Amino acid sequence: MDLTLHYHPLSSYCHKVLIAIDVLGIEVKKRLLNLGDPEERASHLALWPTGKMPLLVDGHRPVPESSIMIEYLQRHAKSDRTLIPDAPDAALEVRLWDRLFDLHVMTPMQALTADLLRPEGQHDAHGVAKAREGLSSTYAFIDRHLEGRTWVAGEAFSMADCAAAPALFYAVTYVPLSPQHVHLAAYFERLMDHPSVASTIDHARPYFKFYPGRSGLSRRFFDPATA
Ligand SMILES: N[C@@H](CCC(=O)N[C@@H](CS)C(=O)NCC(=O)O)C(=O)O
Repeated sequence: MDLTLHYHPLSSYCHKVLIAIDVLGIEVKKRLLNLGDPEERASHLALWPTGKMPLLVDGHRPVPESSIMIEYLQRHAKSDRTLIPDAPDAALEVRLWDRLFDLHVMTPMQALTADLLRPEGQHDAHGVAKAREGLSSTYAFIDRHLEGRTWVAGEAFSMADCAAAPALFYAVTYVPLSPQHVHLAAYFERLMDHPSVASTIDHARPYFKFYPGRSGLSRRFFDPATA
């Protein structure tokens, strides 16, 4: 395999795949993408027409979509670690929670980032309120699910936790966890302490000053000495 991950250190979906790569211990070259550069954007669009990142390329074969990339790596790269269990029902549970984090935490979180990037006078107050409400009700739902659990799907750290870590990391900068969500708050800390999550955040640290929602980001993520 000749794997290259096209990524940006601030991108939440890139974090999801970087965490998975680290857990699986797979050798992957990394290519930092600057989609603000028209030439880079054009060549990225030629590789994958949605223009989204991350994009995994195996030789000349583009492997898009973060969850598909993780499944691809799980199937084709040699690793003694697993992020998607073999047992069909357990695998479905992992895929379900992966979807829930992507659709119900990543999506509203991205909408809130996108709103910060809109020009003055073109903000979407309705969309922002909806995204914030969506995050609050999803937090409550996940909190209930997490009671008595260490990881979100099954006994082991899985693809669903790879999705959860960056989704929650950025979402709480907009809608902080409320004190009654004790299970979610404890899970958040377990995720942040996981070595593959911690090292992914560590690599992103120099870029956090460019994150549009940085005013909500805890000091400890800028400077670990304040933790
Ligand atoms: N469903 C995609 C979502 C990827 C995505 O939304 N990536 C964002 C960065 S986190 C992106 O490419 N944004 C740049 C753009 O939309 O131009 C996946 O799972 O990989």
